[in-house]
Amino acid sequence: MNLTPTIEHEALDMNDVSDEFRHAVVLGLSAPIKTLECKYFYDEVGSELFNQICGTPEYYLTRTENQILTSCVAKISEIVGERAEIIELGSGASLKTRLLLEALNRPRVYVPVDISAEYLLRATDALQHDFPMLDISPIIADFSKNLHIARREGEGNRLLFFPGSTIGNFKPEEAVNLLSRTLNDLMADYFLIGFDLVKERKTLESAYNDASGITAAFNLNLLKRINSELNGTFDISKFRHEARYNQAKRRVEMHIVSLKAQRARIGELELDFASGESIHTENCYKYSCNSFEAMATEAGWRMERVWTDEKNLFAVALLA
Ligand code: AVJ
Repeated sequence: MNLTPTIEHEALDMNDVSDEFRHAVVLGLSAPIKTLECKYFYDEVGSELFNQICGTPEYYLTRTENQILTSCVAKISEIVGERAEIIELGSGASLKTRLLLEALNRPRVYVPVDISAEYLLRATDALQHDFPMLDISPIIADFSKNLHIARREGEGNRLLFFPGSTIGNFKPEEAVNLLSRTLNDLMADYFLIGFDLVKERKTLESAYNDASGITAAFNLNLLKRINSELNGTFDISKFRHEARYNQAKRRVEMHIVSLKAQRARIGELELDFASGESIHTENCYKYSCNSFEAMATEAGWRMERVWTDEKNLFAVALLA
């Protein structure tokens, strides 16, 4: 593993991170409609809880995507060719990455990008152990910000990997922006991306309300994080998790709902919550293959291939 200087990105200074977190929280909770950005779910506890969510029976996304990838990685390897450079956005535990790295023909370098420093470096160590010959260069950065990664000397295509339907967290217009930036700034040749498909409300809502309450803990962990990192006084037991499908906008919305009229403080800032008032914490947009292709095309990509599972729950697209 080496942190080479040829990579330009807004290196994250951990002090900036907490200042940025404080600023975003104060801004979001002082707004008429209270919101918190979903990227702040992923402190070490949150990253671990998300890992557990992926194992719940209701959350079909991860295992369905793994199943699809298992069936199509050979074809992807054929199209992308040998000695590829792989950049993964929001890599987390990189379980899917192993599937891809094993199938690719002598991949040259792997660059995982993630905002959760500890989690990223631990995942990178584990990966380096399994792929000792692979050059791995982790980047601790917020991929929703400008990211320029200079191309390494040597042949081979640049493949961007963005699994897990994380693209779903971006509003469609933001998603188009991200897709076009990856084309222009990151000069990628191929973009392998996983997205969740539109389906009936029951399946969607249970995927975000698992019976064992892990998603609820994942959502409410945001308030715990505010209490521990920003000196907040939120009484977590007076809030509840809610995830509902907004059919009109084709998105699952996650909310933290106040169970009664109450006041919380973050340092000097006093925040009043009415009974039933919510904090909007995440959007998870769902697409059809056609609506996703339209978005990718608008961003300048061509849909080379798309694979879905037999139940049409999830899709993996290779953009060129
Ligand atoms: C990691 C963003 C893809 O939207 O399904 C899981 C996060 N939120 N359960 C998703 C999540 C609630 C997940 N992504």
